[in-house]
Amino acid sequence: MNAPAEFARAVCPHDCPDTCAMRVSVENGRAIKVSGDPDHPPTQGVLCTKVTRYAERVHHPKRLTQPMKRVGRKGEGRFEPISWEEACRIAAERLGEIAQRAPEAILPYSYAGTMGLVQGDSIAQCFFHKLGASRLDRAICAAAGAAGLRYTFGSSLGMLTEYFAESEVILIWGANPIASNLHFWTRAQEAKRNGAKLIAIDPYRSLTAEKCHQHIALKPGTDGALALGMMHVLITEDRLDHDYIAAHTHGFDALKARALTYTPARVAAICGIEEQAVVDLARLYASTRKAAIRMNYGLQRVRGGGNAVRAIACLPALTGAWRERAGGVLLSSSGWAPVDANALQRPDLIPGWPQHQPRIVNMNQIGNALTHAGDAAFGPKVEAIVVYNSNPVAVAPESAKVAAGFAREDLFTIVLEQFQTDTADYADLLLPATTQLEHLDVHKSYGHTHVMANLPAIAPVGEARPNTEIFRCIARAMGLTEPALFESDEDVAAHAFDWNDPALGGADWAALKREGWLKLNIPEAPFANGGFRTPTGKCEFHSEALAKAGLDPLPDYLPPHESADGAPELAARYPLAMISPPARNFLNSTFVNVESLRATEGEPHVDLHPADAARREIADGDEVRVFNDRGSMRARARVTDRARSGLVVGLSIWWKKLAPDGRNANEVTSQALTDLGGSATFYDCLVEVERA
Ligand SMILES: Nc1nc2c(c(=O)[nH]1)N[C@H]1C(S)=C(S)[C@@H](COP(=O)(O)OP(=O)(O)OC[C@H]3O[C@@H](n4cnc5c(=O)[nH]c(N)nc54)[C@H](O)[C@@H]3O)O[C@H]1N2
Ligand SMILES: Nc1nc2c(c(=O)[nH]1)N[C@H]1C(S)=C(S)[C@@H](COP(=O)(O)OP(=O)(O)OC[C@H]3O[C@@H](n4cnc5c(=O)[nH]c(N)nc54)[C@H](O)[C@@H]3O)O[C@H]1N2
Ligand code: SF4
Ligand SMILES: [Mo]
Repeated sequence: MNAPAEFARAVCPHDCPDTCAMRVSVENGRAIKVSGDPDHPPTQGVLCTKVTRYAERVHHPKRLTQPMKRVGRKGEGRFEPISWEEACRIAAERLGEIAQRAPEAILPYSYAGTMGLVQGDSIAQCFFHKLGASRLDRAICAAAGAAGLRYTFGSSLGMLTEYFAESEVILIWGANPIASNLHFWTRAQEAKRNGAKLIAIDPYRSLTAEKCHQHIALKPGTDGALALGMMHVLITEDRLDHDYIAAHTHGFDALKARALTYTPARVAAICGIEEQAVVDLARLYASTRKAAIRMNYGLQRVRGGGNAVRAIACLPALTGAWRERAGGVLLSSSGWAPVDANALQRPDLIPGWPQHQPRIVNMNQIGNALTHAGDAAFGPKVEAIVVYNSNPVAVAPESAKVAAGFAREDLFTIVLEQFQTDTADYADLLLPATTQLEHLDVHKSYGHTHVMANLPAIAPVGEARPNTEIFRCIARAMGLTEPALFESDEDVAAHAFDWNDPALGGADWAALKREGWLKLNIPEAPFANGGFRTPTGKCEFHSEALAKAGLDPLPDYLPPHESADGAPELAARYPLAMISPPARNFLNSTFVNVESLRATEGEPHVDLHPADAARREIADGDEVRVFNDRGSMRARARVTDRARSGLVVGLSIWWKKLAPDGRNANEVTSQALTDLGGSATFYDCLVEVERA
């Protein structure tokens, strides 16, 4: 007899701006269906295709359900089951021994497998802080853009996503919302039906770009120049909101001098577009009252990414677009939520804090870090790495170095995972983690302005445990007694936010749990009357903080590390610029192992412009080799003018072991960092392509 179906409330945990509210149907202890909550305004009852398959992933036959220890060679992926007690004992012995001798030789490595504040950042951070382990700069995705916003607005703040539906022109800039921000696309379509003009700014004719009225296909990494060229037109044609500039901005004269060096002709040459396109874009933008910009992180994965975001973020203050709730710019809304990071992560637990500050390892250079022998500048060689919520062997740049690091026999590796990923294959201890349907969590969003509670819908599958519980278990086995390490998930969730912040309107954890979500109190047009969170309280065209850090206080265009301008000798050998943005049916490397979704993506492919293909005698459907000095990968060529000339596009991120040649796009990407924020430069990557 089937038990009656019931709904449980959950939150999509994935690294996606939409942070959907989900309803989970449970039968006999199994999740049978996950659907979008019709009552949650941002979700509007709709989930993306990937996550409607979430139950398939939760109950997948290959879920990890038992703790295991390695029996084969490193990377071979052969394990035998052990008990939790033994697993925690082994972990405690090894980590304890290293922590006593050289705590910084321990490195935690995590990212956004779950965006939950409890399973993401809490007990684990407290644990590594207590040990005095190396700290991780979690800069693989958004750090350049976040820095660009911080130096301009004071935090990751922007337009409220619902009001894009009322905008009259929307620039979709370095973003592919049909794949990666679906619920924003719904708003943009509403605007389109009301007569709005949509313009995509993207080197690639993405699924989104092909549905916009206009597509400006600039060269990758040149967005900063385009924004400065728009400013040139706004200034020389006096299309400025002088009152807004006087009242709510800082450093206009300096910005003006900088922008006047970016004539449309110069910008057109840098971006590889028509001069008239720069002028027309600026005129349309300035002459529309409700002019909105949806940036996304695609444009900041290049050397000048931080400056590009900063330059674009200045535009609505120049024209006064912020006066309208349907005007302004949105990259991330995450700064609106009053997260209490100190309560969650407890940096004060670091021995000797704040005089002693353990080293910080940038996660984008994990390949270098794991292959470094250690010296005075670097500090001790990394002896142990603990990976959770991430799959670095597939997603981190310059993969050959990453894999070489993980293959070290003398590296002790713990991986907390739901599946046996490319990274899990290298584990000494592989520990089964619960999914979002099995644990408690609390969420903010970087695409909307609700905070949300996720309650467990089903019991853990097999012996899987929440990340928090796994770290509590290791801490207990080490004999640690710090109370912060043993707080329950409920207690952690309850202090995830600063509940006294007016944005939360007097609510508390109990209310959030009961209601499922709360909309933050934020003005509809957040900067109509200024109120930026910078030191001057203004939109900072000129940043004293940047000047103090020895950096350019004004936004500028910086050519990509790897481009004809940035590295002519390299460009002569590797003339094609490769980008590897998200495939619609994967979420980073998550879901690649869900058969139905992988089948939809087919196999790894690269898109190549017909002229570039012809020059290399490559025909549509040929197997090709993409390579540079760092490595190579194979893929099926698609000859198409979706890619502008000079561009190669390989939608990502494939599990290496599920690709025919055991490799993916990160064989060729580089560990170089961005101008601001120390972000990754995945789309700043020169390659050559040849028929395989
Ligand atoms: N389906 C799906 N959704 C996802 C993800 C996924 O993997 N799959 N990943 C999630 C994550 S972690 C993130 S960070 C977001 C990322 O989502 P987005 O921020 O939208 O970023 P990308 O897809 O990296 O890039 C978006 C577009 O930017 C273009 N682009 C690349 N280089 C440049 C450039 O130099 N200038 C400009 N103007 N455009 C450029 C790409 O061609 C792409 O079409 O999506 C999230 N959502
Ligand atoms: N070439 C190329 N590389 C890229 C990008 C690109 O566009 N091109 N995009 C970059 C970007 S934007 C990002 S954000 C990164 C993303 O890189 P990652 O954050 O590593 O994302 P995923 O590949 O989705 O891996 C997350 C893993 O966490 C696991 N997981 C999920 N929930 C839990 C949990 O509760 N507990 C534990 N222990 N594990 C869990 C999932 O099973 C999954 O294997 O990749 C970057 N790499
Ligand atoms: S991945 Fe994004 S669009 Fe899909 S269900 Fe999750 S939050 Fe919603
Ligand atoms: Mo990301």
